[in-house]
Amino acid sequence: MRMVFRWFGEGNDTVSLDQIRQIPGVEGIVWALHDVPVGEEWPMERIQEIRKQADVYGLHLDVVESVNVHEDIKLGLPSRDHYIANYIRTIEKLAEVGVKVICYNFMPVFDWVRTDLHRASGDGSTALFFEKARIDGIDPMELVRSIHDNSALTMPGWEPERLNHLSSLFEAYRNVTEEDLWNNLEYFLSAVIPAAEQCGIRMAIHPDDPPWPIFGLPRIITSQDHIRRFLNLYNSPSNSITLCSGSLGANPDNDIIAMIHEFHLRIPFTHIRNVRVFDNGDFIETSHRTQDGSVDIAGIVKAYNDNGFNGYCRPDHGRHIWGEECRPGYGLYDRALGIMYLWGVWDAAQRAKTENQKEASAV
Ligand code: DNO
Repeated sequence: MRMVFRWFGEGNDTVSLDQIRQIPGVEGIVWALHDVPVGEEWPMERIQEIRKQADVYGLHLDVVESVNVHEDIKLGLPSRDHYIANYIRTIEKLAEVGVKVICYNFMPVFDWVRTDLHRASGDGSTALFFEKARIDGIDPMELVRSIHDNSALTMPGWEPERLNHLSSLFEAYRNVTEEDLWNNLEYFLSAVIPAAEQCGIRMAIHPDDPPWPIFGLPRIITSQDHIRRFLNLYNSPSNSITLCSGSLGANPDNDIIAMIHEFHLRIPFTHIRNVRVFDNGDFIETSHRTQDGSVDIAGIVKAYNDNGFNGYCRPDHGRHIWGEECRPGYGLYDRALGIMYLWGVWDAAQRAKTENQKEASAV
């Protein structure tokens, strides 16, 4: 398992590269050019800039999260070919600086959604929270209005330019079914995966967060069956997944350990985090520790270890603790604690495996 840490870039993150390199076992950053508008080709000079910054601290750039997919591609509009061509050129440039994995998602309009970014957890810390009834009960047009009068829900994964086009986007998606979205995803893969194969890049789709349709928009990367269907759309190591335990774990029907056993060869990158899911479908993000949430993090790490996982792993969102002010979910302290928990479980699993092997060969 190769540990990496998300970094949003100079001036865009409260955590510094100098801090990141001091977290035990962290070898690289998970990065992106967050200010390049979705659909545009990434400029090489900007990519090189990040390369230079990371080099100073001996951190690698192997994992990019995300190169976002333009809505016209998800909608299957004729203009998609232009955006796909740009996407491919970005893949080729990233390969030139040594990138190995590109994480992306195929969620219509919204990336990850929460209703509260600073929910008090009772011990002085705060965390990201999702109130299901609040999202389920929202009429999309009411959402558009509330965003315009500033009483909006909090959309941490949003590119601001999407906000201005919200009503027309909802309109455009009105007749797009789940099957249409599958077809549009397949079209995208059939163009992009051969290019990724050629330059040795593994494209790794991120599951939908939360893993069910919201605001009447389809969402398809939500379960083990759907991930299997996704992988079968294009059978290649370059068509792979970012297995995110927190996103999938918001639905208690998802058996993440079973997914690791089934898909591990197609998981070059994993996000590991815990959530506590309540009976009414709400969830709060907790510390990474197994006992603190509903997801069996120790079992997940062991499943990776059992399968000899050698992909990249990042702790995912953390709580906001010790008074830290940071990007929601992306502080230093709780994610660093998360890493130490993940290493602890990993090392214990590794040791048990080695000892079992020794015993077996001694018999
Ligand atoms: C949230 C992240 C997501 C993720 C994208 C991947 O913190 O896990 O925003 O980066 O969905 O494309």
